[in-house]
This record gives sequence, C-alpha cells and structure tokens, in this order.
Amino acid sequence: MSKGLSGKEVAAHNTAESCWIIVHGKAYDVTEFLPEHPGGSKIILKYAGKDATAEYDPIHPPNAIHDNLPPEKHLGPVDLDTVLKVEVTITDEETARQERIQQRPPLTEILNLHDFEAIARQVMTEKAWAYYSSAADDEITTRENHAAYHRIWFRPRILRSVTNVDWSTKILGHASKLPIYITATALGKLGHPDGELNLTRAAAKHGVIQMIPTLASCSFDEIVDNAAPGQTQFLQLYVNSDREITKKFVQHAEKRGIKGLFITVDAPQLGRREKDMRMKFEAEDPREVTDNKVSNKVDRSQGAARAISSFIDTSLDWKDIPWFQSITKMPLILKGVQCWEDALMAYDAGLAGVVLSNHGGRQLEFSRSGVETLVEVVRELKLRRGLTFPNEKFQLFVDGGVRRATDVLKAVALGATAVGIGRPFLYAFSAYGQEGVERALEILHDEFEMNMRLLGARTIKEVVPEMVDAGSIHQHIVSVPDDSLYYSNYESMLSARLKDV
Ligand code: 173
Repeated sequence: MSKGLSGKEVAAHNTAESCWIIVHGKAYDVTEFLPEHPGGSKIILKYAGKDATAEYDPIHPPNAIHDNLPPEKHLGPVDLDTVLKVEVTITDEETARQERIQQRPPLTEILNLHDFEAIARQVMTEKAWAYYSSAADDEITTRENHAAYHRIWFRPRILRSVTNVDWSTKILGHASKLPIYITATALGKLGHPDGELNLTRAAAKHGVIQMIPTLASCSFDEIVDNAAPGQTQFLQLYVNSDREITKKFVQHAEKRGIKGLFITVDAPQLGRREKDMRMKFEAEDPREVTDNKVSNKVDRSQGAARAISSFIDTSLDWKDIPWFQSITKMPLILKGVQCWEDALMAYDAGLAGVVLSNHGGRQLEFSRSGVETLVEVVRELKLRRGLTFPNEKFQLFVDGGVRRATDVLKAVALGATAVGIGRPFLYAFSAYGQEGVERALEILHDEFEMNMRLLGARTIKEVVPEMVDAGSIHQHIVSVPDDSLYYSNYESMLSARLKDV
C-alpha cells in the first residue's frame, strides 16, 4: 500500500514559484498563499519542500492550514520516513536560554504566583514572552487590573472557631475546589510543547475548571480527550464571521460535554500589543518590500495575535443572542462585559452570567478593571432587578490582575461566583510544565487556608460584602504601597529606534 507522497516529491517544490510544505504528515501547496501569510513568506520559504511542523505548531491553532487552504491545495499524506530532517541552527541567544532553563530554582522555592512570572520571563523564548505578557497601548490597564485590588481592604471578623475552613464552591452548578477557574488564553504551545494539556491535567488533579480557548495550540478534541472522567470544562468562543463554522463548533463542544459557553464580546478587533508587534515576524521576503513598505496585501506588522484573529466577526450584536440560544443548551456567558448597563442587558436576555473583564488589559486601554466594574454591577442589578450576589441564576465572574488568594477573596466578597486566572498559569507551565501549574494551585490552596482563617470565614458563603471596604475602588489616584514583586516583573515598553545603518 502506498504511504503517500515521498519526501523527494515534496522536496522538488522548494521555491517561491512552487512551494509545498509538510505539516503533521500531510503536504500542502502554499505557493499562492505565500504573499498572504500573516507571518510573512520568508518563514514559509525556509521550509519549502520540507517538514514545517515544528515551526508551525506553537504559533498556529492546529487546523489553521487545513481550514485556510482550498481543498485543491491539500496534497495528502507524505511518507515521513523518506523526508529529510530540517537542520535547525541554534543561536547564541537560544544557547543562553537553554542554560537559564537549567538554572531554574526547584519548585519548592517558588512561593507565590509572581515567582512563576519572574522565572518564565527568563526562560521563555522572546516571542512567547512578548505574546503572553503584552497588553494594549501603554499597558496601563494591565497594571491597573492588579493595582485595583490594592484599593480594597479587609474588615475581618474574629473569634469564629476557624479550625476547619473550606474554600470549595460551585461554578455554574459544577464543583470546584477553589473559587477560581483557569481562564482561556491562546497559543499554549508558545510556552511549552504540551501547551494547554498542562492546564487540563493539572486542573484534573486539583479539581478546578479549565476554560478551553478557541485559539488553543492543541486541538479542542485533544484537550477534551485528555480530561479525566467527569472533569468539568468550559469553552471560550470567538465567533466566526462564518456562522456555520461557529454553530458546528458549539454543537460539537456540547456533544463532547462542555458545561458552559463563554462568548468573548470585547474583541471585535484585537488591541495594539506593541511588545508582540515589535517581535518582528521575520516578515519580509525581499521581493515584497518596495520603498520600505511591505506589500499591502496583508499587514504583517501586527504580532502573533492579530495575525491569527482575522476570522473574528466584527458584526456580533445583541441581536445574535437568540441565535446562540437556539443552537445550544449550554449556559451562555458573555466574557468581556465592562459596565452595568451591558450586564443588565445580559441578564434581561436570559443569559447565565457575565465575565467582568478587560481581557487582561489587552484590548481597550483605560477600560476599568473587572473588580471595579463588579462593584457597580452588583449595586445596579440589585437596584433595578432586585438581584443579590452571588446568585445561582445569574453568575458574575471577574478576571484580570489576580495573583493572590486575597484578590480572589475580595472579588468573592463583593459578589463574584469565581475569578478567572490566565497569565499566571501560562507562566507556571512555561517555566515548569504541568508541575508548575500544580504548584501554582497548591500555593493558592495554602493562601486560601490561611486567609479564610484570618478573615474569619469558614466557608465561601461566609465571605460577605461586609468583610471588605471597597470605598476607594473608583478612585484611580490613591497612594498605595508599591508592590515590588509585581513591578520587578513588569517590563517597560521600548520606544521607537533609529534603524541600524
Ligand atoms: O488576548 C489575546 O491574545 C486573544 O484573545 C487572541 C485573539 C485572537 C488571536 C489570538 C489571541
């Protein structure tokens, strides 16, 4: 039986005039796609006639090539035994990075979530760090997300017999050992070869819920297949302009047992993440550059995220909500609500909840932090609809800037059902793989035990609004002590530089 195309046949197509590449054992004719590739043609041409899987994997969702090329460009399986290995040149920077990886401290020396970030920053590739850490414009919002928690202080209760404390809870009716969930973040393989599976496996061990991203590096089915029996998973959805694709994806997810659909509503266009944008995507094939301008067929100066986000539907509207309700029975939650008016509309539309979020500060610069928005949402929904929170029928979630159990407890006290944590888990697995994520969750457990006792709350139900003073939450200029652990990880933006001559 034929094993498909031979390596030799593919290798003959190694020029810009006829360019075939192999990804995951299949050959594709990408000749006509070269000028349109968001990452530039140069990087594809480097793999012309060869196996590009290793380069492709971290930066693309798994079926991107399959979905983007018309069927006639799919050339079928290749006999991989006959394909020559691509020689990878190791740069000095990469050698130095490998040395730093060897010098990582043992996990027992990692004491808090900031520590993961500090180590990850030193051991990740530049591209991965730029993509994960970057945020919109001057990155003020991303810092505000963390700083907002500094404006909320506790009013603990004493003498409450806190020998036994329990910080487990339910999220959309599903058990969670912590009032947090692992929120969706794209491109997990940029940080670690196992990508999102690090999160799936650690979540299973620690009884927390993972929200699977639409733009994961591992395929959706792979992530679900790697879940333990009975493990709860949610799905984050970027809505495709082709609604049939979205419908299929959503219905497939429901069949596979996903327990909640979080529709992202704050990203009709991706924010300018300049750290990511400055990571040049080895873009230009010299033939496409004229007078210092890259051919305008595709704007490839935009960094990893913008490059793969063009499918997202900018026309998404409140009018589409009934359509979502008609295609699935999963609870629907809007992710990225930023004011009480929209939270109220979501409630009136019959949705199961909202995530108050500014997308980790990666979208609209100067959109308020989720925890600040939480305060007004709780106030106005009580006033206008008589709701109290936490509320089983309409759940409020918050994400952005969370690094400590105290941050989570503040949001829970103010009415959130649970809090999403994204980047810290990315940093944990980028630095230490699955074990890093497990350690991060252990640290949170330790912090919870101590802080529940100190707060005088024996269960999550006992974490009530009276336990916090959020009177300053809307004051954006207040004097707070510096958070040096956080700021030592924060990397200043670079300004434009003259060209080297
Ligand atoms: O924040 C992001 O980077 C993000 O949500 C995204 C969106 C589209 C493509 C890649 C990432």
